[in-house]
Amino acid sequence: MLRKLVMLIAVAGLSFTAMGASAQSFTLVGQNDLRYSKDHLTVAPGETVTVKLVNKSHLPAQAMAHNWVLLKAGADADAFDDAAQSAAANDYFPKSRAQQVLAHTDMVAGGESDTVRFTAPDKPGDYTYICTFPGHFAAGMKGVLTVR
Ligand SMILES: [Cu+2]
Repeated sequence: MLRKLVMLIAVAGLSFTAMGASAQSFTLVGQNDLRYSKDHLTVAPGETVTVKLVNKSHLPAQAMAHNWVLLKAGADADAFDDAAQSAAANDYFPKSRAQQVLAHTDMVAGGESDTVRFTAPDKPGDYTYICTFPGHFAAGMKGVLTVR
């Protein structure tokens, strides 16, 4: 009887945990205006976050590709973007600075999309995301993910 009760409590605890683990999904669209369709995302600490980046441009990939790179707190977005410009062979993702990145999609051409899933930081604050295709961040293709 006691064993049955313990089992029941354990199962109840498990399902409570499953319900308590929150998740959020966002779809960001990039076109030719060098903006993300959303420049502000808000998530809870430790939440499972899914970001889908869709490139709806009709221009060729060499002219208008996009990615979504979420930087850690304290990472210098300008310096990161500078480094990215030298990483053309790696789709403008600077491997040398990978430790400054919380999550990122692949570079996607028009008509393509890529999805990334990650765990939001536990620490509340603002985290910058940028597109590292040449000129896009400088033109304003960026946003902020707020953890609170
Ligand atoms: Cu872009």
